[in-house]
Amino acid sequence: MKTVVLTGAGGSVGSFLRSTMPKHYHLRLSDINPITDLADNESFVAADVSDANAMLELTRNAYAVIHMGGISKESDWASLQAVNIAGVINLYEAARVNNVSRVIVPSSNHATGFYPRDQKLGNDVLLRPDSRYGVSKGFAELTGSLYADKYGIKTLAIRLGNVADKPVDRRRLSLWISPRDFQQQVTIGLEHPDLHFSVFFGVSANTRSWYDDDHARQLGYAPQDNAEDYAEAVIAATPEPDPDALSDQLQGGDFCTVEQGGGAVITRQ
Ligand code: 15L
Repeated sequence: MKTVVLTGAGGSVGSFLRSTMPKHYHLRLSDINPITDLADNESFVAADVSDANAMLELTRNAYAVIHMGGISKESDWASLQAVNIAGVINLYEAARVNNVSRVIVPSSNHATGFYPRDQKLGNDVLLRPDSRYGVSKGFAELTGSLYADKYGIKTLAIRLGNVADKPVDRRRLSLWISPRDFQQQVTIGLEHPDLHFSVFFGVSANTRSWYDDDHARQLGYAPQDNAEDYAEAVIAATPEPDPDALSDQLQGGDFCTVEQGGGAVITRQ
């Protein structure tokens, strides 16, 4: 049985993955808080991604790592440096030392969040992070690229939209990904024989998508869900976009304009 380490297993995305991962993997779950409701194919190790030795222990004899641990919203530089930046370094160093074959590293739509909503992005666009958080996600992609090229650790970086049972607002109609479509991407990361280093946009087959998913489809991604199925209900339940608001013009939404704790960091020209 292949052992797959899942960091951040107690978080929202980690929890979805626990429910969709095929049972033929042993899942070594990890988080800073204990997880006790373990399935037969799961074990748990308490570990902090900012602790290099803990990552080394956590990844011993593992086939792959799905690295969902970290800060998942805008924060201050010091916190992002300690958790997201150092966490990715610790994880990849541990993977290198322990000969882990594959890493799935979460990037985010916020690594490209400063692109306008009327532009469709391929996975080869320059990064345009919309936040310090987005920068930390770009760092994760670059680190994955380095460790794939230099040390042969096969890496899939997924620029996640929003993993949820259904899209929760108008913006998410463009970047929602269902848990089962996300699982498909993860399975490609874990098993595709031709994977070296790839970047996928983590979205379902959304009619309003801002992303071109050709590359993911070439590697076998065949999304089953489309946020449009929920569009009528979402539009009825959420406010009209403001054509003058940058947060409604740019893909990253509020991440582009709101400082931590509130307040605009950029103003309209
Ligand atoms: C992200 O990167 C966050 O991790 C997630 O919590 C959502 O905020 C998502 O982006 C989003 O943009 O909806």
